Amino acid sequence: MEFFKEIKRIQYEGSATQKPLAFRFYNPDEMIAGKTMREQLRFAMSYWHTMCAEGSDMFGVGTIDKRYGTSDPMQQAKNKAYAAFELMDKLGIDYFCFHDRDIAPEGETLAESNARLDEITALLKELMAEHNKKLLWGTANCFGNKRYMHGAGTAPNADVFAFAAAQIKKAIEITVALGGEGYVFWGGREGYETLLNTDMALEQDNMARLMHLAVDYARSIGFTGDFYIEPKPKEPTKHQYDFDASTVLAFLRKYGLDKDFKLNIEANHATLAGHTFQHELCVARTNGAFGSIDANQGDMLLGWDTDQFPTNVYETAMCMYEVLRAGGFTKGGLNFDAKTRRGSNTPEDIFLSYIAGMDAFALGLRMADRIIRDGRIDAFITDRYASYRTGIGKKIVDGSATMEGLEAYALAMGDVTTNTSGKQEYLENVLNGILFGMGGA
Ligand code: XLS
Ligand code: CA
Ligand code: CA
Repeated sequence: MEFFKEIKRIQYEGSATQKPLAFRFYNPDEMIAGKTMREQLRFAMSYWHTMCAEGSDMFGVGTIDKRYGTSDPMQQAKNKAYAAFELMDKLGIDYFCFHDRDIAPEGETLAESNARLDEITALLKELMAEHNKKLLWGTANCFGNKRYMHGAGTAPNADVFAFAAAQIKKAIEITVALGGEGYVFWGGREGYETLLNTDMALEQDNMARLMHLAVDYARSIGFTGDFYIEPKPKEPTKHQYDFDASTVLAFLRKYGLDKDFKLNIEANHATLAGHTFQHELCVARTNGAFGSIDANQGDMLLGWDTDQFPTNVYETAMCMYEVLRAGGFTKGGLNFDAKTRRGSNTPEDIFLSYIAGMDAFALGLRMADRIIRDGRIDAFITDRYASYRTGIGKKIVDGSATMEGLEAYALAMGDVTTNTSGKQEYLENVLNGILFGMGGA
């Protein structure tokens, strides 16, 4: 059965095309910065938004029909899988990501839910082989069901912890069965609403206990992929424990989890935390924890997680600049954790949105490569810190400086006499020149 009959395979047609259903900038086999665009970008489809979300919000019902021709839950899960692979084929997307409950509906009991997962996992395995698709990462939805109203790994009730552990165990097993390259922990409801009822220390210790158990189990069944934590500061809880990249790094180091975990950075979560997307990626990269990306964007005028398809090329350019600086993706990729607006409610809108997002990241990659080849920005940064390569600066960096020595140096100097301009406006214009200059670098 074909679900998106009116859509043909999307082709690269170049920036001059006016055809809506075509790529303008994403040319999969073109080499950029030493790899094909397809290898650099490693695009993934998010099962939850793309196959499941129907456009409902807290003010209104769904606007998008995602029934896939049936009301029978298991048949619907199967049709959803067929539709997912048709969609990935037509967009030329190689990877996908899912939560356990996206691919198979939860049953009355854990045993029934697991049996349903086994049935759909077998189907996904066949479809992956047939369509040559891969699983970027899997995860468990430990936030949607009402049992998780006070959290999962951080719940005050040990029975809830146990249930979450069982659910995560199964999600890891199906991720391994499908050859998943990563496994994500997003905090879901791991946070709190008020400290009047919260033992913060025990909650965080327990979360770390759950992660250690999960890592040990996954390694014992042959999982060689990366674990990721996905930082998010607020929503659904008022304060999420995985607030931002720095907070997560401190948590991972405190509990000895930093060898197994990297970060999955989402653009919209970065801005909710009061950071730029690039800031969060830079924190991950400079701490050796860069892993994967949830590609989307938020709306700066709204205080919530809108998960929009990314179209802001400044953002995608600086994102891909960080990715190239990190040496590119290894096991991670660009997962479109993004949904069409509630008013963009046709199947065609899903394709137009993915095309917009893929083109924006293709442009971002092209621009990041230009920024690096142009070299002015990198050279400026290198030059700005030149004083640390000789004299007193070299001693500070190599560890031979002492407080007494620094004092003697400062006393002899009397006061600081040179402080060079940071030239922010000049650099911003250099960036515009690289991004929009005719001919390019
Ligand atoms: C929600 C998160 C979630 C994770 C995976 O805000 O973005 O979708 O990516 O659980
Ligand atoms: Ca996400
Ligand atoms: Ca989000």
